Amino acid sequence: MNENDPARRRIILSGIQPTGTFTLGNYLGAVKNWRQLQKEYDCYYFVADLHALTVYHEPAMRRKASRAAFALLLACGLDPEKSLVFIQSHVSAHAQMGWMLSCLSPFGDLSRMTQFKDKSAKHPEDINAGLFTYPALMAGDILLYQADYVPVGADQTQHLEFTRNVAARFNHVYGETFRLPEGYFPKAGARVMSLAEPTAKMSKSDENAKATIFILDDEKTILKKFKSAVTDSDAEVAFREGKDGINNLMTIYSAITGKSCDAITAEFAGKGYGDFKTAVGTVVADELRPIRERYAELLTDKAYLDAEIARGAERAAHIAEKTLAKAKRKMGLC
Ligand code: AQP
Repeated sequence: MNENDPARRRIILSGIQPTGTFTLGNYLGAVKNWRQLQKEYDCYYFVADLHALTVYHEPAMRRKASRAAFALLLACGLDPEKSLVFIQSHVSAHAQMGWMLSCLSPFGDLSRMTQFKDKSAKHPEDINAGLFTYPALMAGDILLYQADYVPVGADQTQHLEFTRNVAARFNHVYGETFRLPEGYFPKAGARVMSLAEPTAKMSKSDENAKATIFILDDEKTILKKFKSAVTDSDAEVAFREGKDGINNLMTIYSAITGKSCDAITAEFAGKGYGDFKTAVGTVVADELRPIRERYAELLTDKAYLDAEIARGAERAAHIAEKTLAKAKRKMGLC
């Protein structure tokens, strides 16, 4: 089929690191949208365990976390009959392509990546080469599947730019091989901030237990965390500069209910922050309950989960190997 034929189903690819239980931020900012995209696109979603290697984790925990992340993706509604869901390290083409592309990645470009700067500041005791070259691995993740689109948040445009540059460089030096991916900017996608420090993003690895809603938190825990969320002292539910805590709670409430900020302000006019926090906590708990229940079911069905992990890897390898073989031929490797 012609590359530009509108009937060709476009390919979307994205990944998530198994660095802990997914947060409400991962869910509202990424995975919930991934679920919607399954209707329209050929979707490839993966657990980015090779990327998670850049920070030390105990091996047994790492294995468990990758499996848990895979189960969580299914529990969040990714359907392995519709999408290709897999664990990155189970497809050896990723590591090979990552190395090949790192040889086309300028040192200067890698040094400018903000994630490298952030993570090396966060882990000064372990600034490893993987942390530095991860954009080449990420470029390989995307290019192996000839993705048309990559869903990107504001913090990830730099990665996409890097991928496009390295793909264009490869195509120029070795001949047309890779499709250049474009950013996919979801209509509904929320950037969720920490409940304890609402100017920082909500993160899986935040050490402050009150800062993060995990998607497996039960209702009581969720309500308690929202109750202690940092707000301000002017007691008005309105989206404005300087009201980071309330803005964050409104963003969350809006992402789940679909209500606009004006509608939310009207709904809570004359009510205190306590009522608003309870309302946000309740809609979040209602949204996450079926995910938690499905996840528990999946974990009890070991045979099904093992089979889906193996099937995902096999299907992904089939596609990735083809692109890898093409790139190797072009580079004169075989
Ligand atoms: N707070 C957030 N709001 C909206 N989207 C978010 N994402 C992460 N946090 C938020 C999106 O989730 C996807 C997967 O992220 P990731 O696991 O690859 O890495 P991350 O962005 O580094 O996530 P964390 O939770 O902050 O992990 P740690 O603590 O290990 O560094 C991405 O699409 C991301 O934008």
